Amino acid sequence: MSQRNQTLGEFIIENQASFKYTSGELSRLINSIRLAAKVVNHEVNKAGLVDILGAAGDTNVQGEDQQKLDVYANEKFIQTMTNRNIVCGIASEEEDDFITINSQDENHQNKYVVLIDPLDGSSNIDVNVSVGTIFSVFRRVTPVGTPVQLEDFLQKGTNQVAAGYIIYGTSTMLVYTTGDGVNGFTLNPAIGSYYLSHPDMKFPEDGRIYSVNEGNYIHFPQGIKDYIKYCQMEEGDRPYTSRYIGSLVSDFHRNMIKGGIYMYPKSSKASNGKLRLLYECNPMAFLAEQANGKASDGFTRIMEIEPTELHQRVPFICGSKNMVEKAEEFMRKTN
Ligand code: AHM
Ligand code: MG
Repeated sequence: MSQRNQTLGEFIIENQASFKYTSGELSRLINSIRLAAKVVNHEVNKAGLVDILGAAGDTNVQGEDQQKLDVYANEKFIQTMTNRNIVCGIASEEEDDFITINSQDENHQNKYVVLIDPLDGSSNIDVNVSVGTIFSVFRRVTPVGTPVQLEDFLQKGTNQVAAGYIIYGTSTMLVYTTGDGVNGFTLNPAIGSYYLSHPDMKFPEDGRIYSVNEGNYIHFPQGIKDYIKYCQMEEGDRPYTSRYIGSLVSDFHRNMIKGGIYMYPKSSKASNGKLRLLYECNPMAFLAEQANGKASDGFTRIMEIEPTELHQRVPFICGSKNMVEKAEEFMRKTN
């Protein structure tokens, strides 16, 4: 089939045979994420209209206020995947512990676990700025048919079988990889279908955008400070331009299309930065690498980091290959 007007549904069916362990299970899983994303999208778009804003009164496991839409998105994704009985476990940034699915049913043969940040960048909701959902999929390592264990979730990023994000922006897009490149689908809200709008997405090797919260500058390691100064210097095609939305999905998405680097380094305030390895950095790193980009903590490839806990944080530098390598060079010089 030509790629013109191809829907996500058609794309999934057409590409199912190219999945490494094809059984249709992964296709069903992507389908359920697509469905939940539509429901969440509907709610996100209504956010300005209804009284759904503000903190829900809970704090999540990182001690941050949860906003109502975080809670809603978390419930929707978990419900959709649980009801459809297509995964054996879910870990969510909004839950203290992982969720075991179907552990009572000895016949369940589901082999995938999903790690999800249901609504990332949630501080942007009440100001009408783009937010996103990030997901990561692994094959379980413990035997099929038994309850999932922590080790099924604490896997290195290199083991991911799929990862992606939904961006609730000026248009809503689902961008994902199953290890064979990155494809982006745009939701036509009138019809409720996603269309392949960005086939085979690639980071330009070089870029001119740097995205970092410069408000934290004085707390950054010397290598990052030096790299930021390098970006600001008048030389060659520099100075670069700075763009920071404070919504990882949106910053990543723009940088992938235009060429750029995103950084959330460690700082004297937060020794491992802010972003979570399993819910944010690993899936974004998989997407970045599949799109010719790079992701590291400044020294080590993100997907090689051995996770030790569900809510682990890591410094994150991600984007156009040459830019990430340059930032790493500065890190090595001073650390
Ligand atoms: P969240 O999961 O609580 O929404 O936090 C993650 C977000 C990222 O989307 C964004 O890049 C970063 O936090 C912004 O943090 P800061 O406001 O410290 O710059
Ligand atoms: Mg998040």
